[in-house]
Amino acid sequence: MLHIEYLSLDDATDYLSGAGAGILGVLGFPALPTDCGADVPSACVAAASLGTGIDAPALCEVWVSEGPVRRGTDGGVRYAIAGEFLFGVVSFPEGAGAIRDLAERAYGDIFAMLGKHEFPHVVRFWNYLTRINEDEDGLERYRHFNIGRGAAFEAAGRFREGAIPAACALGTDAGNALTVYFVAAREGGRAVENPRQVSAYRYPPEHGPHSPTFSRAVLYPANEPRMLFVSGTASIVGHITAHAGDVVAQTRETLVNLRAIFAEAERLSRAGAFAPRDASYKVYVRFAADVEAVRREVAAALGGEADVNYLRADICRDDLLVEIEAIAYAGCPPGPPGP
Ligand code: 3EB
Repeated sequence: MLHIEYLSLDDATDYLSGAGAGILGVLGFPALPTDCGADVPSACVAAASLGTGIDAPALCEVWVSEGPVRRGTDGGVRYAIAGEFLFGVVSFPEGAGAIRDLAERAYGDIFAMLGKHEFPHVVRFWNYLTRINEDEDGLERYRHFNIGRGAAFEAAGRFREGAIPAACALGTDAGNALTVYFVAAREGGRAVENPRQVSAYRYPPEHGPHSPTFSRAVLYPANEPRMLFVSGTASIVGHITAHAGDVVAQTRETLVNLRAIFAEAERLSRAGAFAPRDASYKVYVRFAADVEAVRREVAAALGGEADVNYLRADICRDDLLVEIEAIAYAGCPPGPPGP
């Protein structure tokens, strides 16, 4: 089994010193513990933590499995393998190249290394790039990113409907030009789409020359799924942004989309297996000042006790103010943090 712990910087430091062998990876938003453990794949992402009930100054995302873990590096990919899962991270510093090329290199390196190991199926990608909504040579950087990512999927023969990973793509003001991390597995997952939304890989060209390569969620494994990876979800109905300029209405629409994705996942798996209230969330808000308004809507929908973690980041359309991603475990969520 595999799960995520979302921890404050202090709690992550304690957790890692006591956790022993089972750490697959650590992400710091925007800071990492000083010692994540030898060879543990890790990255800093310059998205400020806006608190959760746990205190800022940082949110640490710790990927945990039952050990033993084998770690290595291949191309630009730092990875850790435990049981049926491979967790990996690639990042490029600012100045390493054009964002389109960096995306194609990151995904090319990942697909090449997965070809050599017995973990061919990616279930979930996370993408963080600087200045996602800025122009680069006359095209928005997110749109360039989509071209590079799409080229790598196509070159690897991985654009297969029903088997496209879940994902998110967020923007930061600083830090690495691109950080990509992912979970791959020996078995495949099952892609879930949202009946309220056009599949992202079929968005019309008004959203960019190459549509984004992701599914709305992935159930893992495909048969009798134990985990649900929900992609970044925003206020998009059909393929159109809804409620531009209204963060409360966008949050409500996003929560309706999340419910629709959970309902669709349930239809494709087992009734009651994945409950929104038992999931863990990352909520990205474009403007830090909006976080209280977003928090009220999220608490009204999910209850005040849900595991919800807020970050400041840019969303991949300049009219989107909020995006929410989730991970859910069949049956009960994993236990409380602690070694
Ligand atoms: C959307 O639904 C909002 O490019 O990987 C959400 C999840 C979004 C993933 C991606 C983008 C991505 O189109 C943006």
